[in-house]
Amino acid sequence: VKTTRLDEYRSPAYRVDEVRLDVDIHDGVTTVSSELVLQRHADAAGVSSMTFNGEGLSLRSLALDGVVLNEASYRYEAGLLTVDGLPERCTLSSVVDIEPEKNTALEGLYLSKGMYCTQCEAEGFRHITFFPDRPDVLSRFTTTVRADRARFPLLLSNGNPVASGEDGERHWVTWEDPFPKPCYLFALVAGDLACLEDTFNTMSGREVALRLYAEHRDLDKLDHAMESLKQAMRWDEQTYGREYDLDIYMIVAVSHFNMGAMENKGLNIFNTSCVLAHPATTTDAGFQRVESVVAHEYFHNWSGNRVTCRDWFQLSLKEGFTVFRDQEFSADMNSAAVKRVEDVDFLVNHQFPEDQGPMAHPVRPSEYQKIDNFYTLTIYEKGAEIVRMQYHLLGAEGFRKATDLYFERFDGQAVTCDDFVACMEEVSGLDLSKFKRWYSQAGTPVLSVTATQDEHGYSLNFRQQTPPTPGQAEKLPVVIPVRIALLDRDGEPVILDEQGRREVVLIVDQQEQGFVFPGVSGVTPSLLRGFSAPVVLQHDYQDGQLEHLLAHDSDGYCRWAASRELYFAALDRLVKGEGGTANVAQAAEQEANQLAAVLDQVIARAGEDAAQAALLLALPSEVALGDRHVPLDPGRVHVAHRSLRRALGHALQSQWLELSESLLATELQMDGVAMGRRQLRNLALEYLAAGDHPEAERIAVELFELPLCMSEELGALRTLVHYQLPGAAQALAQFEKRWKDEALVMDQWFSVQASAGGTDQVERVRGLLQHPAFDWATPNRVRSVVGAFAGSNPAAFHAEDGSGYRLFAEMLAKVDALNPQIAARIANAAARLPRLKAELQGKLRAELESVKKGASANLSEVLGRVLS
Ligand code: B3K
Ligand code: ZN
Repeated sequence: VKTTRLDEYRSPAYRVDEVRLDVDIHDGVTTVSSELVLQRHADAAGVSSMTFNGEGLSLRSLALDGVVLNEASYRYEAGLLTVDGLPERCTLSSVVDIEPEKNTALEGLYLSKGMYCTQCEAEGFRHITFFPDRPDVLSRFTTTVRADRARFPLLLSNGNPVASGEDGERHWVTWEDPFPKPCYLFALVAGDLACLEDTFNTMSGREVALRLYAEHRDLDKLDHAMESLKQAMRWDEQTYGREYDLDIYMIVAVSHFNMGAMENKGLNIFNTSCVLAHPATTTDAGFQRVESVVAHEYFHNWSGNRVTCRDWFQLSLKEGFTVFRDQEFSADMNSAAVKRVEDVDFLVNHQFPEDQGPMAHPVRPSEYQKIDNFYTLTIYEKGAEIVRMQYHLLGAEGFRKATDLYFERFDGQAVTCDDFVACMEEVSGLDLSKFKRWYSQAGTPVLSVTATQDEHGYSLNFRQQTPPTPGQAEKLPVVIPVRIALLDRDGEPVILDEQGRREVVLIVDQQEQGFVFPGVSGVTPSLLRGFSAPVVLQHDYQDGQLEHLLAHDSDGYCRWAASRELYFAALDRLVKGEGGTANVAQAAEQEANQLAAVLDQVIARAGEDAAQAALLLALPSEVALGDRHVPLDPGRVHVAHRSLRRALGHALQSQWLELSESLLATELQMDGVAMGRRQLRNLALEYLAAGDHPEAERIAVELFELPLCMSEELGALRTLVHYQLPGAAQALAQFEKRWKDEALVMDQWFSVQASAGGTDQVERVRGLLQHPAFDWATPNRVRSVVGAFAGSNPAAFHAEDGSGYRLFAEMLAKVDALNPQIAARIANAAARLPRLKAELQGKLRAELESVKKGASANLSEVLGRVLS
């Protein structure tokens, strides 16, 4: 497999100014005719040959300026078409046949439930026609789509429809996109779909038609996406001064999709899971996801489409920035404090482990084999944190000036992360050269803090260290903005400097650095407020300090972080403790009694913000606990985790019961407050069940029988199944009967079962694969079983006898044969291999090695890294 390297970047010899495509769809074969208007770059004088990517195309004819080329003037081999003897300006025409019906990898043109659709990012366009498939070639596209009129009444592509016609039983539509774009933003849809239509008036007074398309049966599930889209459009005008540029904005929902959604110019294509929403079928988390993904793809219109990436090493230029934008949008639409904690929770539980294992790579990687494998949490989420730090370094106003400059200067261009940072520097006068190490160094920096008190005052002493990662043994210090406050005995932040500030940002950019606060004493440090940098913070808190932070800190992140520290301290002791299961249970009871007082205070204040209380009261996940222990013994971790959950359920049982009852809603509301109350209630119910409360089953069954919405229904089902309450089997059967025709709901049904923890669950998961509704060719369904099993069911996955690994290997091979991108993604679950205790490591290694033998390039890159 070929490795692509950043330092080998060369600009292309020819531009492609115009692309005229004709896509003629017939059963079994689609014929794609293309005309590329080529123009040699001024600095490529003397060059007269050019290569075009093309994968699996069956070439029918090739012509240059209307003259058919004979086989001596071109070569098509190994995915590359090379044409020699090109003049400075010319038109290259080709006709190729492709077979979308056979495309199970879901990149390029493929068929999903009778609808033709495309996915071109990163390198899918080469499966459709010959093209320099790289993001720095920007072209104006005109696309004609032809198909059977009755079966495909709807023919879509990017831009505006400019002509259409009928031709017997067939018809055609021509679309023209006035904005030059890289081919990864090309899209096409042919299908029979329902449409929800609305309009948006832009800040300059233009009217934009908004059209959301889905299967006819799903027309009633598009309202939330439409509302979210309009809010996102308004928000981007107000927050970034960015206006939408075409006359039409379309979103099409498809059932088979490799990821969440795709920002194709004017024609977004969405996984149904990220666009359809209805209270009866979609959880509250699902509603929030739709809101954020719709916004994310919309925001790409500027951060990604108008200004795009020079090469795929710069992926985070558009992804990190756009994630930051969508996070801030959701924060503004909902509770900012809760949103921040949710985002940090996600980052530390998923990106940190990636950054600390064999898959670690910089936010701007320097090499890859398959770029699909680099659509990672590091590129997206850590990338967003790096943009967020720049936002805080410049302040809201400075940041806005810098993004204005960025959008204006680079409009219509393909640029780099350096170009982005240069705008930040230019506007602020800051020197960010050292800051840029965040882009090039992999690994999560560990920041250790010690506090000392003497006659000069209170001091905080920092020491930073970024651990080695694959290919990067030595690390330099990074620039870490540490936002802090010091809380007095009443929990009030004290004055820290002459300006009277009670919160300051300390810039830690040396390996060791100290800061003194004269005249300050008797305080509790509130560190890294708002999670001001993506680092692991280590601090030896004194007795009672964490409880003090949890009770008083005005910073939502710090309260939450304090709660994690308290839970982890207790859980770690249980994991390390000697003795068998009986002793763990006893020790867990003591730990729970210790925690009960402070948790009781959180519960007492739950009325202020139920969503925040739910975040503070939820135990860290079993996987997160496991990540703290090397060598990892997942069985031990499972017992410790389950024991503390049960003990907390028991120690606070009257509180959980009271919450379960008092938070019961009588009518459906979908606002943030109502969602927070449901989240807390579901958590209380789980604790009640965990603590074996005799009322748990009754409450769960009642909720399950008459739910107001899917969050209630699924919360009840999860409790019944995960705590093996007597009503579980019946509820599962009933749920299946109710929802067998709703694919997204059935995904939840599969996922609840695949994530039901327990070392004895491997056979049950295997059973799910035999269910008639299980389908290897549908990524959502695969993720709901294979993803849930490998990612959220550590006890079964790491079963002592290796049966979980065997099942995992079988699954990987099966998925890989159809869809290498999905297989490679799922394989990341094995990245904890080097941390496992020796017996398990050997078993997992053997299974992975055998899968690697026949693996696709995508899967083999991931397995290669894991096994190295
Ligand atoms: N840009 C797409 C991701 C494409 C993934 C290709 N393997 C979705 C997004 O980030 O908005
Ligand atoms: Zn994106």
